[in-house]
Amino acid sequence: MTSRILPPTSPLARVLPATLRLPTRANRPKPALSSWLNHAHRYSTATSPSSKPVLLYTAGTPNGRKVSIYLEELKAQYGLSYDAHRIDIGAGEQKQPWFLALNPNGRIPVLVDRNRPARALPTAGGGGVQEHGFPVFESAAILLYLAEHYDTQRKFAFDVRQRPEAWSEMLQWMFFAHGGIGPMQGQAFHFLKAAPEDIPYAKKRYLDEVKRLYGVLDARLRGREWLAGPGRGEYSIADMNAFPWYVSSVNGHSYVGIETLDEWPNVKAWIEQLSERPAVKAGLQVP
Ligand SMILES: N[C@@H](CCC(=O)N[C@@H](CS)C(=O)NCC(=O)O)C(=O)O
Repeated sequence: MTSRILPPTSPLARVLPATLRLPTRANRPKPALSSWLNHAHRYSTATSPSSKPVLLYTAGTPNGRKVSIYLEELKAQYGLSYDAHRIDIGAGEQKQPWFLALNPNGRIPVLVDRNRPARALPTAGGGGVQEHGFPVFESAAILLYLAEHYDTQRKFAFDVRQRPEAWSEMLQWMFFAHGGIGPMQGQAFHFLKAAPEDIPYAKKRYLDEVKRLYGVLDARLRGREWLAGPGRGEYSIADMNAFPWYVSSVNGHSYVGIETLDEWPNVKAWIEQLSERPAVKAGLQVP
């Protein structure tokens, strides 16, 4: 709770609306410490709907699930608690002005770190300023943010200084999934299932590319358990970032008409192993 109280001298305090700002040294008569704490306490409770440090705006899709899986891993490992708020992407909630203020790209997921009171934020439905914190968008950027700030023992990510090669591999496989499998599978889904006109060339182009990318992942996993790290690899956010795209239950492969993963046995074994983790099971249920 105290982490959300801005000292009057904090540079961050300047970005809050004047009505929410604590007095500065220049404009206040020296109050007793107890008076300042009372003021701060009123401020923090008035603007904090939840005491959980993290808020996730999400939906039941691969990009949302990769973040909820990591949050569940962090909950199991460190006791990190978080709120999950479901965004109705079918109804276009992610294009409303209050959401665009958090993510100008108008897509889930968005994470709000309430431990970093950088600025006052609009809340769901635009109902006045209640949240504040630091918003992060783009699913892979969210995973890296959580690794930096909440995975303090680096249980699920490699440290750039301690293990630079493993860290680079982790980024390579995260970028591979973020720039390749995610957008390509998204386009395949669009042309196969959602496009208003039938364009066979587009359907074939994107489905072929998805299958090629599945093959790349399969080759990487030959003789390995996990995507990044030495030897057979170590479980990390590189795996969490890619995994939901391959899971049928979260609009993964079956959404683009790939009924089985038999063609990619190493991917299949990797999926089965991941699916057994309690945190992965829990993360797949959010929201
Ligand atoms: N590159 C973005 C993609 C986010 C994205 O495409 N989210 C989808 C759900 S998986 C979404 O919000 N779709 C609704 C829309 O496009 O309006 C990320 O990784 O966060």
